[in-house]
Amino acid sequence: MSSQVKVKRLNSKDAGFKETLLSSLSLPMVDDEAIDTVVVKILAAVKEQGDAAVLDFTKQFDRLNVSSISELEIPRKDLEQAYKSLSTEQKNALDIAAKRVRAYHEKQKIEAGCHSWEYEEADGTRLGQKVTPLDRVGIYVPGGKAAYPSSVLMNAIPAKVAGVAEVIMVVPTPDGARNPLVLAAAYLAGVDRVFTIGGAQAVGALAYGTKTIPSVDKIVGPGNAYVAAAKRRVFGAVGIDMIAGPSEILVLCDGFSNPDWVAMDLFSQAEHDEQAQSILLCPDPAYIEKVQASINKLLPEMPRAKVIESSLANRALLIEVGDMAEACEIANAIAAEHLEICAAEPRKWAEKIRHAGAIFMGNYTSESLGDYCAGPNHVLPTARTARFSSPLGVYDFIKRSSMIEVSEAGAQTLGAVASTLAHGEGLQAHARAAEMRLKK
Ligand code: HSO
Ligand code: ZN
Repeated sequence: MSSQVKVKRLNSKDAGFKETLLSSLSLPMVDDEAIDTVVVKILAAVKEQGDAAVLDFTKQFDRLNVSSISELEIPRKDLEQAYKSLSTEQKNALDIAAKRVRAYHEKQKIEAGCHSWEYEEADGTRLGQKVTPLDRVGIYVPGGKAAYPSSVLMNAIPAKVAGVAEVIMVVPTPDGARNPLVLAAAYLAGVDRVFTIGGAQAVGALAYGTKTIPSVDKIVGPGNAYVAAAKRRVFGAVGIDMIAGPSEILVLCDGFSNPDWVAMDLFSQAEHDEQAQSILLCPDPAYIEKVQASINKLLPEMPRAKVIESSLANRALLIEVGDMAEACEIANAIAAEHLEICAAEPRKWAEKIRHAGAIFMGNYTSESLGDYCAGPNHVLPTARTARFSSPLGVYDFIKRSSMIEVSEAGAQTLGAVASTLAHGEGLQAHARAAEMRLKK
């Protein structure tokens, strides 16, 4: 039996549309107390016993039986070897992707406030902000079905562009199976050290440090439920990026695009996993039927048809809207990770969009180009967090220090102000520190 799926249909004119839509966007809360309990134990063991605990868990979960962590480190020359062993076609593709991602993030570093600045007031007081990169960053790379070399580039390159001195990657290799494309990507991105460890134990090792694995200042990168729970738990001791949910694509279409292209774009995120979400917004019901027909036609051809079918059946929506302006309003309420505008005048509609992780404009901009090689980051806010957060970027690997240098003249005016406010708060030492610098 070949795969078929009838995607759920909604109409923005339906009674209770907004409520139905919003409830279809949220995933049921999974009770992960059991996972959390395991993670707490693993983190405590790594914190107390360091390398020995990491070795134990790696033996238990990944069946790697080695006597020291250094045996789990892949030297840079082996990363280079992995790169050299690729086909010319793969090497070229990775090279181009890495180059374009680097160029985009170098531009971002200049444009996005990632540099120091200062200004001087009339009395000579100088104020500013000093920007410094993080010293050391850990990148988690999943080992199983979601082992994406493209994600290695997307996480490591902005860190290196920001000026992070040391990037440490962890990647589980169950039964010792190493992914040459992942290692080649680490080589190209300039990752400094790679350890073949994973799970909560790898997150613990990066957060607390062990004798062999240095502690980092921030941990980025996606992982399974155990990794996500561990990242949540170590947050505070180190920074973390975000807890990414399943991938999402929202296509906003005026009804004049090739329906096969739109169907395949919906598949492209559906094939990530059964919980990924693909949504189409379109004012033309006849066109929506065409997309449904394309889905039925193309699905049986897909090697990952089973995953796509479940994802579409679980979470996809084909929504008929009044017009494109209304589609934009609904898109803002959805705040999707990826928003594709397949329309004759994509920029006109893009202007109305306020909430989306990434906006792909025009019929030639398939979301998949953004996943691999357009240049912008593919680590994006999911689960409506695009309302308040941004793609991973250079700015995630820098921090700012405030810079203050008050002149003698400035100390007279500011001293009087600070003294009054400090007395108001009952803080005498604050007041006197300011007053002592006032000229008699
Ligand atoms: N679409 C995924 C990233 C990815 N796609 C990696 C292919 N490989 C989340 O934005
Ligand atoms: Zn993708």
